[in-house]
Amino acid sequence: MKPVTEPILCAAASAFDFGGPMVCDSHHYGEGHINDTFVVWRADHTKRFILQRINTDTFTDPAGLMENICGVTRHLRAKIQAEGGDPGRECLNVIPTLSGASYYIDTEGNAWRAYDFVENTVCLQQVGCEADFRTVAETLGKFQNQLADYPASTLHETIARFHDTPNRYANFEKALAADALGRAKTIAPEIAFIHARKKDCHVLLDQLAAGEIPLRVTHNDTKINNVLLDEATGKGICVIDLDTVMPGLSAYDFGDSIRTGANDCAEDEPDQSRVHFDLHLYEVFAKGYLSTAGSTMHTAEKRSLAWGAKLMTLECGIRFLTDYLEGDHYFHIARPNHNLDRARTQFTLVRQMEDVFDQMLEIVCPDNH
Ligand code: ADP
Ligand code: GN1
Ligand code: MG
Repeated sequence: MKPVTEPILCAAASAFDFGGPMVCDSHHYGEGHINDTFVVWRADHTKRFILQRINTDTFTDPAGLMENICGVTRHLRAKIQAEGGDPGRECLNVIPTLSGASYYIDTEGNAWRAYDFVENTVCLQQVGCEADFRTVAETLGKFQNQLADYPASTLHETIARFHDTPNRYANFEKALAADALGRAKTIAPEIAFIHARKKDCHVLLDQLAAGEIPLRVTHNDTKINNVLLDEATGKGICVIDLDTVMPGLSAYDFGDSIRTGANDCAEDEPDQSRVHFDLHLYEVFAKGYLSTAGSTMHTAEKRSLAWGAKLMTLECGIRFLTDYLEGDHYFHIARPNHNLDRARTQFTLVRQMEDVFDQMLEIVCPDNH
């Protein structure tokens, strides 16, 4: 994607029904790896909004994507209302364009969308205290319940085979064979690490195919920074980044939060001696998640959560390393070897999870692991 210039950003801002003239700040906001996120203010500074350029290299069907988001947010709003919550704050609100559409295509062909800014919230890049991590877990479990009766067949598959781990493995093999930038020679240990876990990649999809675990409507990108918490009270407020809400497994949502939260390091920590998987934080998250989403889960699905933690971490590492081999065109990077550092961190976490995997199973499924 070409960089976003100030004129392009301002032209996009003027296409939406923000209720008045706007001022734009062309600095990126937040720490997402995929879309280009900006904050725009009404000129009188009474209200701000999120304006995002959708990454159409990643999401090639912005119409289908926005149809999903409008449908899902409508559904969530009704649930929140029925539960006595505040739908204005607890759910993303899509701002229409001046012509009433859910997204805007600019003169360069970029796709844009806008949301109300959810004020007085924080999102965690790392877990500071375990109470917050438990809240993220409860909020995601509640989100899953609220989508339990969403008509899954109406959802567009916004990224094909998103959590198909064997397919991610196959894509890695292709990137390795092509070795477009001659980088493979520097990553022999990481390549061996992935190859040794080829069979593991199949575990969750095999369980699904065997009918042992259910397909649900899931978020699929439950990095902890995709949950907003109240700045003052720490209460769980809003699940954001709904681009990948699609049919999936609860293991995916559980797993990606464990990957990003149950440790004491950044996702891109370059010093592997500072990477520690934290079994206690895993347990904290598991208890929170099961307290809201667990009542509809049978034994096999609970067991699958531990596999989700390991496989989402392995899969993400495989994706980072694939992007490294292909020239860093998928994930935003801020330095050379950024994707390599990210991949190594994921593999360190996977190795540490393997050392305590029996305990991980016991925690999510104490009766029958
Ligand atoms: P990406 O897909 O690139 O991760 P996100 O939709 O997650 O993009 O947005 C990136 C960041 O912007 C989030 O991590 C959060 O900090 C912030 N953000 C996104 N939407 C909102 C919102 N409606 N209100 C407040 N902050 C938001
Ligand atoms: C991306 O969009 P963001 O930054 O929340 C990616 C996730 C990865 C994550 C790794 C659509 O998430 O799948 O797990 O980076 N999202 C997409 O940090 O590919
Ligand atoms: Mg995000």
